[in-house]
Amino acid sequence: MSMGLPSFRAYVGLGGNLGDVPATFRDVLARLAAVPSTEVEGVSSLYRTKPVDATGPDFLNAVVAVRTSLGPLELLGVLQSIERAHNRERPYRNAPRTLDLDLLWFGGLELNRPELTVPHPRMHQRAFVLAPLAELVSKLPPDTANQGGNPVLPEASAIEAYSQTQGIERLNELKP
Ligand code: PH2
Ligand code: MG
Ligand code: MG
Repeated sequence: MSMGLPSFRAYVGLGGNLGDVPATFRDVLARLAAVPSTEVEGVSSLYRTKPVDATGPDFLNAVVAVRTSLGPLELLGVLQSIERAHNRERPYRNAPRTLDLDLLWFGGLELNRPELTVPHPRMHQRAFVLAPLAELVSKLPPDTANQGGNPVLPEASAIEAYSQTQGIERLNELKP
């Protein structure tokens, strides 16, 4: 990471329900680690989750934290290129997918643009995001590098309750 440029912590949600999803997620980690001015700061466990507003097999979900000097739209472009490398297709809304990468949080920045809204507008309703995100936020040192602070999440007991009703199961660690 080039020193001197401001950097931000971003949280990225990973999801997939087609193909060898753990292998796909490991490849995502390797590709993110290779992005200029970007480091992987941490990864949640892997979670098996029931589809929400979606059909097809159960999903696997996880969350990754990166520190980056890229801008939010540049990082979004990187995420979209990684989705394309995994042959992400969009035949209809919430169709089964090899890989979905969602920018959940970018250094506390609030952005509302046609191409990107951060923080992610639906993350607080979705246990498949909240459970891995809360795990990872609690594992990492607080982000003091910028004004934006850390995502404010529901209490652990509330996330646990959502996880029960939404059928979220923590699996193993996602090792690169
Ligand atoms: N993603 C969606 C819609 N529904 N359900 C689960 N369990 N996991 C997801 O990642 C997911 C979903 C839209 O991107
Ligand atoms: Mg998504
Ligand atoms: Mg998406």
